[in-house]
Amino acid sequence: ESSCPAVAIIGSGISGLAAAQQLYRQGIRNLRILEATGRTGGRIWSQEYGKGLVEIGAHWIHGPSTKNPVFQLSSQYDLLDPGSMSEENQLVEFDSPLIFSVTYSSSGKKINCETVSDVGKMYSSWLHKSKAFTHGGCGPHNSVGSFLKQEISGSYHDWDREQVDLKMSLLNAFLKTECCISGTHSMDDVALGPFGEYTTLPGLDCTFPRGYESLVNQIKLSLPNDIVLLNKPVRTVNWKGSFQGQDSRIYPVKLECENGETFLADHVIVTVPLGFLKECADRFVCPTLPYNKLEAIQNMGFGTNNKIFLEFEKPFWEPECYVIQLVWEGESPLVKSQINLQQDWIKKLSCLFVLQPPAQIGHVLCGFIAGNESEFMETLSKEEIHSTMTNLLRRFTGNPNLPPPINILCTHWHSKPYTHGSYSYVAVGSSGRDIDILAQPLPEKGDPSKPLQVLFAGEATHRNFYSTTHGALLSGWREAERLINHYSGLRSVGNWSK
Ligand code: 6YU
Repeated sequence: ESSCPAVAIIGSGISGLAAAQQLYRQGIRNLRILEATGRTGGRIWSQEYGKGLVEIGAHWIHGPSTKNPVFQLSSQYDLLDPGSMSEENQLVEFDSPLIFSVTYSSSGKKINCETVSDVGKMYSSWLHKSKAFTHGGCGPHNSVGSFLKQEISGSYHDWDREQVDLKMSLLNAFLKTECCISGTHSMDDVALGPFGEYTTLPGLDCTFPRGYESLVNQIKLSLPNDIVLLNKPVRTVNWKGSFQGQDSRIYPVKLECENGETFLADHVIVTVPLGFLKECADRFVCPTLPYNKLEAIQNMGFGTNNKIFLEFEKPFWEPECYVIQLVWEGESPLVKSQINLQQDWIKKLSCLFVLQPPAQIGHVLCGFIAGNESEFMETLSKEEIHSTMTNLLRRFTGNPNLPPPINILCTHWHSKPYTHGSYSYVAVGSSGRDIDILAQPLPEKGDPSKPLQVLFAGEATHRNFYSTTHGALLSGWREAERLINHYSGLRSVGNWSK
């Protein structure tokens, strides 16, 4: 027993739980997950709302097909609808999810579907082009936003003159939705070169009928109850130490919690979100992280994408409507407008999804809003957001008597101290290499002290699947495997389970 390595995991999101599951399966039983908050799941969080459940965090399985481990696991656990698991669904090549059912303009009119579709096609082709710079061809400071604007500038002279203003305002709405997808304030903040490194898997995005959290709960079921310790925020990760345990063994790692409790370990897997690391990387790890890691943490992007759920007594949309798009007339990607957050924050919200199926959830819309405006929204009261949303929808539908929503729920991802945003992106000034640097374990190779003391997992450490649940899951497996490989080279893994 004494030779069994003690492994601590910080964070009970899907990466932490996946690492624990893998380690446990391989016989590593001296295992603890320390979680800061009172719940497991992290950014996977399903909550009761309306007649059913809504997702506070992760919404879809992006690319549900055989190469997606979240899809694989969820199918094995039988958590998905048959339709989502069908061969047909898995084969859909779904590059750009920007398909809208109805588009309203700020003057209260529906915009002609053909115009929306034409602009959508143009936009998608430029977005596709923006992913082709992974092997060079652009400067290190080029952004996806500047590239798209350059494409727009180069093409609008050919448009029908009367359509220019409308098309520009539509393109601006597409860019706002793109900010939600990338979790950034502006596409000008997203680096162009590495943009194409993010890999899209085939399959039509699907949801979990019993909530995304049903997946987390299944993973948890494979672990003993006492492995996860809730309400245990870790304040400091001490490494390179010689800390004597009650078993008189010497451990290189000591975790200190906010309440003063300490935990000793041979290895710790840090899965805290990049947003948390950005806030306190300099004091969270002691001795402090190597300079290249601190620099990677600083340079990488971590933005905010929030949701606003609105429940209505009766739908004001058509039964087949899936997404409602809102377009502010007069806006253009080529003209930078001055923003007064108090007055204008709501202009950043450009799309609302109709949650499915209404028979189970009720008549619920889910609006997405990213960036500074989204962070500002977190400072407002529910009443204020409710009245702003009511006015917004009355204006766009052109119906001044539209009944207000009967229920509203907003997420607050920026204000959550142990997340501090929604998910990562590759910001201008950084590259995929920073993701790899963040993922490197400590001590670095060549250091003679005990190996693999501090390992790093979490969505922000996956170079191709960052910002997703499958990226997070794979990163947890990766670090578990790193430890297992290390020990299987030293002795038989089986001995530990005794
Ligand atoms: C996906 C989706 N989705 C919407 C929104 C959000 C996210 N994602 P965790 O944070 O889960 O766990 C860490 C734990 O650590 C946590 O519990 C903390 O409390 C704890 N902790 C922190 N500090 C601690 C301390 N000091 N001590 C102890 N514990 C501590 N992903 O696949 N589909 O639809 C969405 C979405 C609003 C917020 C998402 C989605 C992201 C995932 O939720 C996220 O990656 C994982 O859950 C993270 O798991 P984890 O374990 O790493 O951390 C080209 C190109 C473009 C690039 N992007 C395109 C992709 C689009 C991404 N889409 C997302 C969209 C939505 C709507």
